[in-house]
This record gives sequence, C-alpha cells and structure tokens, in this order.
Amino acid sequence: MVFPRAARLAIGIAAAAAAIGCDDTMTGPTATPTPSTLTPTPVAAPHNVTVGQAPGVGPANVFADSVSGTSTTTIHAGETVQWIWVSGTHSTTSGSCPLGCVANGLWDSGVLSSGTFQHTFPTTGTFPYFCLVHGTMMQGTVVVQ
Ligand SMILES: [Cu+2]
Repeated sequence: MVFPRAARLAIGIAAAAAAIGCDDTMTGPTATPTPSTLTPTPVAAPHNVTVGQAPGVGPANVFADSVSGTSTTTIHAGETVQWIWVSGTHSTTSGSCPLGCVANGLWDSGVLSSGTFQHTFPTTGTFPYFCLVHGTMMQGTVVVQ
C-alpha cells in the first residue's frame, strides 16, 4: 500500500508539529521537571563465556561461549561479554598470537582462578584474545557486529 503524496506530507507535518509541541512543553517556563519520563535504557544481560571447563566435560583450557559453544562470541556494538572462571588458572587478555601471544591493551583480566571479568565493546570489529597462562593453546575471538 502506498500513501498518496499529500497524505505522506500531512503525516510528516503532524509528526513535526508533535515534536515541536513536545519541545515547547519541555522548555517553557511553566514546565515542571519530569525525571520519571527519562526511561533508562534496558541493560541487556552480558554474553557469558566460560573460562576453563568443569572436570570431565571437555578440554580444560578453553574459552566456551554460552551461545555458540565455541571460542567465538558474536555480539552487537555496545554489548558486554562476561567471562566466568570455571576451572584452572587463566586470563582473558586482548591480543593475538601470530608469533607468540602479544597483548594489545584493550582488556586484560589478569590471571585468575575464579570469579568473573567483563568488557564492553562499543565499536564493531573482530577482537582476538588469549590466555596469558596457556598462550596459543587457549584463544578466543569476540566478533562485534
Ligand atoms: Cu588458560
């Protein structure tokens, strides 16, 4: 269905008028502050990645994304990855391992044996990481779309 040009124009004017009217009430001298209208942005649950592995479940020195089941985590810009230590002693350290692993300074949990670490990814891109203890044996990737 296609709106006639005049109808689309009318809709546009109505929307613009509504926006202007809203501005008037917000900035007018009699307007009262209404902080309750500032709806907080819903906070999405972090994307979990298991660090290490429960005994008997599989290889011990792995990063395992809770969705993909692999070491690759795919998220959208602005979202957060949470690494959860399950066993062993590991780190999540941004960087790659072309010739030995080199940290690039975007994030580094330090070496831990329990607890969690979170990092938020504001921009798109592909972000490799590794474990400081296990190096090339234990790598992961965060793909931010
Ligand atoms: Cu490790």
